[in-house]
Amino acid sequence: MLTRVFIGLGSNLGDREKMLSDAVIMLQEDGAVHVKKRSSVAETEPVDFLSQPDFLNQIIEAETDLDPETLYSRCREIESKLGRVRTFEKGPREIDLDILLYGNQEYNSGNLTIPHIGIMKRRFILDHLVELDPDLIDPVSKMKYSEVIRNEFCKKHQ
Ligand code: PH2
Ligand code: MG
Ligand code: MG
Repeated sequence: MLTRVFIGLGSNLGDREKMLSDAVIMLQEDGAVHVKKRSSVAETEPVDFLSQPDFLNQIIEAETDLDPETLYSRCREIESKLGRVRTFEKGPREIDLDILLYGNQEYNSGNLTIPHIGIMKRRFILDHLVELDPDLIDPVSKMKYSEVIRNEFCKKHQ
């Protein structure tokens, strides 16, 4: 059975554009992940750990029959093949592949939390999700991501 997944890509070291496009090619290489759509690529200022280069961020929508853990190890494998060296949490990286959504499922294990904890607080993630599907709904809050953006915008301007 195929599940619809959204994977976030980020890079702020090396040839950032190439990192993103190579990662998308590699994700599809073994035929288990079928990329259906890709968002635009946005240059974004670092969040959380601020003193690092700007990122390129993108989200792809895909279908896969891999379970969350297998998809996660596939992502980790691609990160290392593209030369990612893990230094410290939230620090600079050649490439980061995060499973943002796995169907409507909530999934928690020691090393993997889905939906990704950054979704609700990172504007660049919300914007790209809505770009890919304006009607997409958060499996936990049941809110449309487009509404989440609207509410945040209202809070800042009231
Ligand atoms: N990823 C982080 C930390 N900070 N900032 C931006 N702009 N984009 C990211 O992908 C990002 C970040 C840790 O995953
Ligand atoms: Mg990340
Ligand atoms: Mg990550």
